[in-house]
Amino acid sequence: SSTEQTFIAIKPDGVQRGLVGPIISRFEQRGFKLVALKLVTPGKEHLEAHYADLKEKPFFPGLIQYMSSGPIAAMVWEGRDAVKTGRVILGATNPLASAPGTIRGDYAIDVGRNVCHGSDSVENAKKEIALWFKPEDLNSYKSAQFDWVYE
Ligand code: YYY
Ligand code: MG
Repeated sequence: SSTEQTFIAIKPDGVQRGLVGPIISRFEQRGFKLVALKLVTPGKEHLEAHYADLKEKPFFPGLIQYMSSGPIAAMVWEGRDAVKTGRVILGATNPLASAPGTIRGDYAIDVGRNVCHGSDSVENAKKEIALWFKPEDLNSYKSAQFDWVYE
């Protein structure tokens, strides 16, 4: 449906490198609707919960260190197939394997500095949105583009 939501975050490197605007633009220009947006510096517990599935990985401590090193632009984007399409817009986890035209393929080199996060399933998107946002932070409105983006 056109109301599927995904959690997209611009990681501390993306914020520091001035990529908030360009990344938001890619989702806006594609036709997705911005539903929630905030700049936050979460504590380590929050990030450990966000990446709970990865806690046994060797890169986990470094990942939490990096993610807690500065502000993150946390967002919810809505639209048809927003979760899967959001991942396509981001590119592969390892930026060197990401196609040009994707965010990671255009802006990143190392996997541990890959600029952005996107939910990998509808179920995880729901969990992540609930972790990062209060229900009242999610805005309900009709985008002016809607009738020109969807047939
Ligand atoms: O969902 P995605 O971000 O594309 O990848 P995940 O497998 O969920 O890993 C989360 C995060 O961990 C990834 O964006 C970078 C980091 N990471 C890493 O530093 N080294 C790896 N070998 C794999 C992932
Ligand atoms: Mg992931």
